[in-house]
Amino acid sequence: MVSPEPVTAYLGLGSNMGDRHDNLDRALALLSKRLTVKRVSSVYDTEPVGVEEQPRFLNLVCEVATSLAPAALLTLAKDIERKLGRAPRSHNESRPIDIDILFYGERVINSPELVIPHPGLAERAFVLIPLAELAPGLVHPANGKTVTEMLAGLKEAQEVLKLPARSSHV
Ligand code: PH2
Ligand code: MG
Ligand code: MG
Repeated sequence: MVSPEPVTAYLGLGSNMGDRHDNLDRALALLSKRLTVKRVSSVYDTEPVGVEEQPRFLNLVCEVATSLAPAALLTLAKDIERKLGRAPRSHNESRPIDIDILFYGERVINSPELVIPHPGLAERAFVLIPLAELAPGLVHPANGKTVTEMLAGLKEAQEVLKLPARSSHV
């Protein structure tokens, strides 16, 4: 079988439990075993959004090239979350790592298991700010807006603090 052309996807990583930097590094290293991590944004220390009484997050976004289909990419993300100690069904709880598929090429998917682009993306500074570092002109295939436009349209102030660059991510 001929393997499909790799697709460019963007993943959002977040950690608010344990050694947050190490969790991000380990997740990137595990992702790199199964796909090509092309670029990684700065790391941001962010105020929790939509969840009460939780510690602050570290967030980053990475650009990957992958031949994995969306469902297989989701399975990979869930496997890595589990490997790094995330309890199953811990949807709104603190977690060592959360790996969200933000974009998968220009695909729009609305299945019970997977919604792409990631819902809520357009309201989340902790996603849009790191994403704007990598792909400011990327167009959301459903709402037609660029990342820069979505960022300009944010209504709520959210604290998203860029951390100084560290020696290595991947
Ligand atoms: N993830 C959430 C809910 N709230 N807030 C921040 N700052 N960063 C996150 O990654 C995050 C969040 C659900 O996955
Ligand atoms: Mg999430
Ligand atoms: Mg998630």
